[in-house]
Amino acid sequence: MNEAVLILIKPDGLRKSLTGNILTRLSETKLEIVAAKMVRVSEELAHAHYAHLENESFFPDLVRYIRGELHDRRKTMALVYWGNGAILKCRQLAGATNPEEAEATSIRGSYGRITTAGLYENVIHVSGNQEEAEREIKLWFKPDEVIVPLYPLKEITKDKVKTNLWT
Ligand code: IDP
Ligand code: MG
Repeated sequence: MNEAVLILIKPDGLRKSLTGNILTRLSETKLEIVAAKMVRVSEELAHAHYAHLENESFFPDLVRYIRGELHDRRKTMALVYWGNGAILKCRQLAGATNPEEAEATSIRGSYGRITTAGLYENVIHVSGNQEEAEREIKLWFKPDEVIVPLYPLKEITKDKVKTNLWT
């Protein structure tokens, strides 16, 4: 079944010049890229994206990480891949959350590390399931930035310009 998945190339991936490499690995999946952009991640976006980890001791570091404060790169690359079994295919390529446990040839196994503070710097984010993907894609992208109609929209007109919003 066709589904969408949010992929983030985290600031360590950008800093280590892994963008091309990661996109090449992801192209093995034969999925279609339906959205892509560079994002300067706000405090609010970081908190919303990682809301499920709010009570973890590493949460403040995680927010600084995704905002690029640990890598002197205030940017993250966000993409939406779309196609059959997209989530599982991308999660498998990414590997386990803990880079030490990730399969050696996976993206996280190859390039991830655990910092001395204990944070998993694992290069890439991949949505875990369809509900998470929908929540995250709506957080990171506006409807008009995604080239296929993934979720229901509502159209608004402001100053005679029509714009779509997620419902
Ligand atoms: P996922 O990225 O594999 O979906 P999540 O549990 O959603 O894993 O965690 C989000 C991110 O938070 C991870 O990718 C990693 O950077 C960080 N993280 C998760 N669990 C830990 C932990 O136990 N110690 C340190 N960092 C963690
Ligand atoms: Mg997750």
